[in-house]
Amino acid sequence: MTIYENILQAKAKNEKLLAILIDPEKVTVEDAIVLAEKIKSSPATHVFVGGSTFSGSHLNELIAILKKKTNLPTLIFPGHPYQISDEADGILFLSLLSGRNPDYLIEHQINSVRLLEQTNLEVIPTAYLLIDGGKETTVQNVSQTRAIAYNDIELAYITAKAGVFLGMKLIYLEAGSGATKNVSAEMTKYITENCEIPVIVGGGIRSMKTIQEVYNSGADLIVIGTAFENDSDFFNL
Ligand code: 1GP
Repeated sequence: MTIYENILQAKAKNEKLLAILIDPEKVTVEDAIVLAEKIKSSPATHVFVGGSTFSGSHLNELIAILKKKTNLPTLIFPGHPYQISDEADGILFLSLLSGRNPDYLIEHQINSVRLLEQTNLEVIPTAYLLIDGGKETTVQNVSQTRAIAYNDIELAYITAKAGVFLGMKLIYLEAGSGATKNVSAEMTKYITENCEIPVIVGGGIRSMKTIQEVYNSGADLIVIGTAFENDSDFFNL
């Protein structure tokens, strides 16, 4: 079964999924060995690897260690085509639909095709929506795009639904790493109830209570980056 089929199956059974995001900019290969053990004993179902700015050389080794030691599906969450690695299982093939920068809508995607063709990665087309999370985030800076306003459920919804109509397989509602507020329950609820495909929610989620609230609002998969980065025992408390 593919990673995407597994996500669909979990959604059908209302089983909630959790990804831990590892930013290769901040994690060395040595760190990854220790973190992988922590991830293994956490409720994580997936590992995401990526960051907005990373272009270093230890990516392959980092992913290989995380994948082998956690035994979890490991997906690239790319900020740039240079972040493609055949060591992963798949890639979230993102298009930043909330923005109007052609580079992040289609240019980087075109430039990654030949690289992807040389891998066995499962490519999962993902509608990526940046929602204002209370502070300017790296994604906004790097992509030079504006986020959808925190309360603009209508714009977020029609943007996500356009992704569905375009045939995308996942929706990712992103408040941005380190956001001061996560995507609202109201927005998540409206989008999950009106879009048929699985919805990922990430950015600014820092407590088990918030994780539960975000699941309750309908998210199928939650991404935790900063909270785990700051405390690798986050899930064991
Ligand atoms: C960022 O959604 C992820 O792309 C994770 O955000 O670092 O705030 O958990 P945090």
